[in-house]
This record gives sequence, C-alpha cells and structure tokens, in this order.
Amino acid sequence: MQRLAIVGAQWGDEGKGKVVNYFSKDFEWIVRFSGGANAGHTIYVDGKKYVNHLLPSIQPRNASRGFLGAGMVIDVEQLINEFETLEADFPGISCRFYIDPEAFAVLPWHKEEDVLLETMRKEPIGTTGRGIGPSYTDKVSREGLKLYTLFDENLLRERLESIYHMKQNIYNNRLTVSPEDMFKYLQKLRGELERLKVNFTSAVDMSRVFRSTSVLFEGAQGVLLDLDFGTYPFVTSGACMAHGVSSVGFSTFELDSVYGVLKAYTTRVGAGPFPTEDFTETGEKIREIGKEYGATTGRPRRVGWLDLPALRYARIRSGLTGFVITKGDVLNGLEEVKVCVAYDVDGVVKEVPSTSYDFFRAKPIYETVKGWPTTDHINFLKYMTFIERETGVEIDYISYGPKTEEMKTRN
Ligand code: 2SA
Ligand code: MG
Repeated sequence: MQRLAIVGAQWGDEGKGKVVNYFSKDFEWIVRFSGGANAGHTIYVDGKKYVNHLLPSIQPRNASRGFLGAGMVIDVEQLINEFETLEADFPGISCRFYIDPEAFAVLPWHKEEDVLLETMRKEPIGTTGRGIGPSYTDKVSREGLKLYTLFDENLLRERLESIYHMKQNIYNNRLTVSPEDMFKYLQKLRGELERLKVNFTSAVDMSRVFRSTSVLFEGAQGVLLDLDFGTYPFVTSGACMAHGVSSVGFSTFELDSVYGVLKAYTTRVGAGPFPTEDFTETGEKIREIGKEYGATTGRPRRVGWLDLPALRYARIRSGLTGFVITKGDVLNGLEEVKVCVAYDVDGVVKEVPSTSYDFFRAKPIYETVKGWPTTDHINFLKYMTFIERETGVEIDYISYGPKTEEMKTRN
C-alpha cells in the first residue's frame, strides 16, 4: 500500500497512535495533517511509553520520517519539548521531522484565550486548553502567524505589530506582553529549532517526494469531533476526517485506503452528546481497565457502549474503507455487551443520523450480545462479524493490547 489514512471513527482516543505506529514500519513518511497539541498519541518503544501531541507517531527504531502539515496549529514550545524527550533516547531524531512553514503557530495568548473563553461559555465545550480553537479562529479571521514568519526578522516584527494592533483594538488594550517580548520569545524558539536541525519544507516542495514513496496520514481526534461534521458545537476546530489530507496537497482519491480506528466500546472526553454513555458501575469498570484518562489533560473519559448509528455516520462522512478494532480485550470477562443498533430521534427510528443534530436528540436502541473471555473467543469473532454486517465495512486488523506488536490481521 502506498497511501493510507488512519482516522478515529468515534470521538477520538480509539488508539490511533498505536495503530499508526504498527503500520509505520511499512511507510517512509508519517504525516500529521490537522489539529495540534490537543491530541495525545501514545506509542511504545522497547517497552517505554512516549506520548506525542504534535509529532507524527513515527517508529524511532525504523527509518521513517515525519511531516507536520499546513493544516496543523503548532505550539512551538511544546514541539521543542517533544523533540527533547525523543532526543534523550534517540539522539539526532529531530532531523527526521519536516514541518510545512505554512502551518500556523499557537501563541501563548491562544492558550490563555482558550481557558478564558471556556469560563465565558454558558455551556463549556471541555476543551484541552491547548489554544486550538483560538489559533484556528485567528487563522480564519486572518490574524494568525504562519511559521515561515519566524525565519524573517523584519516580517516577524511586521506581522506581530499588525496582530497586536488588531488585538489591542478588539480587547481594549488588555494585552500585557509587548510585541517586542513576543518577538524575543519567538526568536529564542527559532534558535532551538535550528539547534535541533528540524527541517522546514513545504508540501509543494515535498510533492514529488511524497508521490514517489509511501505515505501514512495520521488523523487526530475522531470523525465525531470534526469541525464540520462532528457534534457541533462540541467539536474541535480542526479536520478530523480523511479530507484533511488536502492540506498536504493530496486528494482523497489518491488514497489507497482510509482506515477508521474503532474502539470496541465508545469513549468521549469533554462535553457534548454521547447517546450510549453508561453511568453504571460497568462503565466505571471499563474506564479503569481501559485506562480511559485523557492522554493530554488526564481527565477521566466518559465511557459507553458501541454505537453503530454513529459508526455508519462516520463511515459515510469520512469514506472509510476498513476498520481497525482496538481494546476488545478491555471488555474480556463481561457477561453481556450492549450494542446500540439504531437511534430513536423524537419518535423516528433511524439507523444513521441524518445530521449532527440527531446526536443531540437520539435515544439509543440496544441489542445485547454475549460477552467473551478473551478476544480469541468465538463470541468476540461474532461481535466483529456483527459490526461488519451492520456497518458495511470490514474489520481488517485487530489490536489486542497497547504494545505496537499486539496487533493481527482479521483473517
Ligand atoms: P479542543 O482542545 O478545542 O480541541 O477541544 C474541543 C473538543 O475536542 C476534544 N478533544 C479530544 N477528545 C479526545 N482526545 C483528545 N486528545 C486527548 C487525549 C484529550 C485529553 O488523547 O486524551 O487528554 O483530554 C482530544 N483533543 C480534543 C475535547 O475534549 C473537546 O471536547
Ligand atoms: Mg487521544
């Protein structure tokens, strides 16, 4: 396979990092195309755990390289921390990463704004506080700072003056740091990036390279958190579906496969509709066994049952061609497992929600299936067949533990 996109099929935290890491041995390039340091992608190398927030999940032991695409919003300070962590164990690894200079920077005030806006919302979204919403907002309202600005002192000063001028007008002169402080801060970060020998190369210059080799596109969060088609307004501000590869110059037609990573149950962190949420002891048990705590914020994740209408919606919206199922082992030993097969939306039974608004009104209609002692058991195989039949998408791979190698093909 030359080009594979891996996206979350639910509300994120399906185990994409691990799945990407598994496939990374077969790909020359691992590309993040959206989001920022809100993501938490966990990988293991020689038994040691690494949590990447910005860096693509390349396998340090292999030769693969990472690309951070223009659709991302990049907190440069956090990026340098991630490089330092990897450098400590894999000296020189930073020069295997390339960043599109068209990507936007998350600036310190974006993180402050993120936290402040949450306190002002009647219904807080439960953001990660990583400045994602405000930096995408600035991008769209044309007050953002592209990374190439960092490499031209005059341009950087000019842009900072313009952005300050605008912000001080909007916020009644409430910004306390000066453009000069921000200039010095960004110059310092630039120096660090140069010391680490990180490459800045645009997708335009990479076009031939990417088309002459194998590329794995690593999605962030999940389809139901996508800015356009997730459960708006309880979504993130980036593209969580395969169409996001357009920010790296690819059409979705150029992808050989789009794998949706699907957790055998469902979780969600942050506020917003979650039709199959379970508030009983079983839900708590699953949270503990599945270690369902935010990889970025440490927040307990909400837990619930598998939601087939949501998966069908994800399949259609994101053009999924296959599933990778994760964490079936977390449910080992449960006597019964509930599965939502349809929604009751204001008295109308729907197998697929028509719009994201249906998620807000949906009452789940459940079927109960028999549990399994291990994921090799016939009942888990039946569970997978049931999912395949009900969604029309085959499960191509099964992950049965957190380690990279704990993964097998379905057949
Ligand atoms: P934001 O910060 O603006 O992107 O938050 C908006 C919503 O998107 C959700 N979101 C996430 N959901 C699941 N996993 C994410 N990554 C971290 C993880 C989250 C964490 O791997 O666990 O540690 O809390 C992620 N990032 C954003 C967020 O909860 C809001 O609902
Ligand atoms: Mg996550």
